[in-house]
Amino acid sequence: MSAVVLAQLDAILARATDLISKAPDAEGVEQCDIGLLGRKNGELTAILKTLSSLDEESRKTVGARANQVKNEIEVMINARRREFAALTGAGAIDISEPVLPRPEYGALHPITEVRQNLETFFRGKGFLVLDGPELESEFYNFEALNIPADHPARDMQDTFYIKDHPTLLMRTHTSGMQVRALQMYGAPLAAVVPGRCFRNEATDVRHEHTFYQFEGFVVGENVTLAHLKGTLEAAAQHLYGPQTHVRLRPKFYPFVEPGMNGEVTCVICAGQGCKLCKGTGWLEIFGCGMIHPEVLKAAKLDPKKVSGFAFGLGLTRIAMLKYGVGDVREFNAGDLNFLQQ
Ligand code: FA5
Repeated sequence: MSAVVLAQLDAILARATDLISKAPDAEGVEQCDIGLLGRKNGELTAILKTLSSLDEESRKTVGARANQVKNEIEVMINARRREFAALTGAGAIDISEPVLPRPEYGALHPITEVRQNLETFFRGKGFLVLDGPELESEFYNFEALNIPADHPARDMQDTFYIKDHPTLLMRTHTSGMQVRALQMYGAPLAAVVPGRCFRNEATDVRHEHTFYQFEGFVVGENVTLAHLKGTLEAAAQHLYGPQTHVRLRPKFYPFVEPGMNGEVTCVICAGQGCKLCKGTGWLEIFGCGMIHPEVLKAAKLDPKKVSGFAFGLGLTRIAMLKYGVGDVREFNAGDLNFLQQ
């Protein structure tokens, strides 16, 4: 007897699940409730009423299962009630309302991302992160860096001058902060200086009048070129991965001796040679060298006691390589199509 009733309970639960899930509206859900659980004629209620005719053992088994089925049906009915209430009750969603435009979220500029990434790396190595003035004096931008007024190297970095202030200019590089920082903090010192620079030159895909550099320098006793190479190799591997190498080749900068051009393994072809690296396998991303004794003297340090290395990364160039940007002018153009990528 009890096996028959248990089978009936299973059948009711299966039918209830089907009916409740297919109820087309709130009214349909209420009909399910009455048809299944209604006090007078509910299907499940009818079975519950027969329990008293069973022997005690069967009553226990069937009673427990019947209650379980009743609970499951109630849960399903209440869930569907809530669904329909959400569509029609207070606070319901008005599906006829026009869709609001998607909110526009801002994002960090690619150059800011690269700058923060490098700042974190160098801070972790014990470097100070310093800021310097974009409107710089001729002294710090040129003279203190061993570029006197009549030196031809001034031609390499023409800039924008300030009317009626002949000694002020828009800085052409972040190197001016070498002397400023050494005057302020003395040696030993390890610092990086990210910042915006300006040059009066014709723009093309690789040159802008306004761009970003990331200067770094370490000054102390027995600082050598090996420290310079090790530091830059670690930074390059942080940026482009552990397979990256750094190559240093001689280049003249008046404020370092020796001066070097720094290249990293091409990020596209991994050194095999491609269009981006013009078949060389190397990409030029920074200038560097051992700080010139005249620069240390301008910072009131004794070049016989301390030495130092310095480097200037083209931050804009690094961002171009990282994000595959073909034209440097995109960064400042304010074109949302570019910035939202
Ligand atoms: C300098 O500016 C030196 N101050 C770098 C330096 C620092 C050398 C410390 C030695 C020691 P250079 O003019 O080569 O060097 O510029 C450095 C980097 O800035 C370049 O490799 C390039 O990536 C970037 N750069 C220079 N001019 C522009 C420009 N017009 N537009 C975009 N990036 C530029």
